[in-house]
Amino acid sequence: MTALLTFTVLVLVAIAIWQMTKIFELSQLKSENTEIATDSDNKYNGYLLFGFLIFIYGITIFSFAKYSKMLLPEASSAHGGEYDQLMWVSFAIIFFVQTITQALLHYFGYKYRGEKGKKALFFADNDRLEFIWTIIPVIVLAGLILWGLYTWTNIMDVNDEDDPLIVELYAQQFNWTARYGGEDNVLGDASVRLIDIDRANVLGLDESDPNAADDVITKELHLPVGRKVNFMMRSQDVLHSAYMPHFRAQMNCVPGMITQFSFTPTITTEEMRLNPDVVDKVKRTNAIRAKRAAEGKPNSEPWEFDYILLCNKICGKSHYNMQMKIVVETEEEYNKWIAEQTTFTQTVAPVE
Ligand SMILES: [Cu+2]
Repeated sequence: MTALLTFTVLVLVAIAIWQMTKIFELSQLKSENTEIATDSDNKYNGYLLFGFLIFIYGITIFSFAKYSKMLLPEASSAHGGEYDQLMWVSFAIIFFVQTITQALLHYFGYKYRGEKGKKALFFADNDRLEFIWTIIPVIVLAGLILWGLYTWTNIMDVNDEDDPLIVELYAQQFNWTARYGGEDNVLGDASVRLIDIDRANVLGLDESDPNAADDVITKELHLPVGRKVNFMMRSQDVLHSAYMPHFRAQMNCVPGMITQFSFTPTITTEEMRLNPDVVDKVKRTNAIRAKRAAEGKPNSEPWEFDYILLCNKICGKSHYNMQMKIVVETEEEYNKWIAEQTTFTQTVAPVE
């Protein structure tokens, strides 16, 4: 109701302003028809174009200077470098072309502004010119698209070569669960229809499938460095998206089907904590947190860098907080950790 009232008031105010402007216009004595631009109007607009050009260049430089530090650190997966390279080359081309075309556009707008008695020189058509401005974008775009397709097919080639670790990422409003294949590295069958909360079968594992018995269900994702990981994603309720920014990995989790993504982590959490970009980010974040602590505000404990799995689909009201910690460690550390975890058979309650 308040919203409707506010809206009505705003509409009425707008109508009142419009009417007053009309009255003001009508009360002015006109010596000439102001609908037609004069030479001074055109000149004024020409200079405004230059002003706007300086503004867009300025804001670009400002954004680079101020926000470059927000970019992700070096990629922590084997395919990540290739992905970043594609992105940076695309950025560079767009940046180069836009810098030049904006300058030309605004300069010509000024140079050929309207002037009394000046008549535009124009070509009805020019085959050579049209050929040039068609062929250049065709070559550049085709190159980028082909390179992109090639990179994409490479990244999306999920196969069982090189003995990958098989991990399920299970999404639900609003948390993640990981499941490892256990000793046999094979995930047991599962279905949301088999979920039995009372018996702690939270992922709906099929107890009649022998592969399910040794599956390990965890709330933290541990990955051994240098070993390929094949992720199988499931969702219990709505569309989610498993996003692991540091590994340049993202895949939708769709109810009713299993989606896949595969990558090889290349940098352990410990090593990444020493990366200069990460050290800087931690320092900046902790400076903000120290300030919050001094003011007695929450979320003020010192922060330590960790890899993270985020949900990247707006899946409901706690979407923002749907995340899971990822730990990349040496194979020995990983083996030690996984050995400490309990298997499905150990955690599921017996049938009464
Ligand atoms: Cu989600």
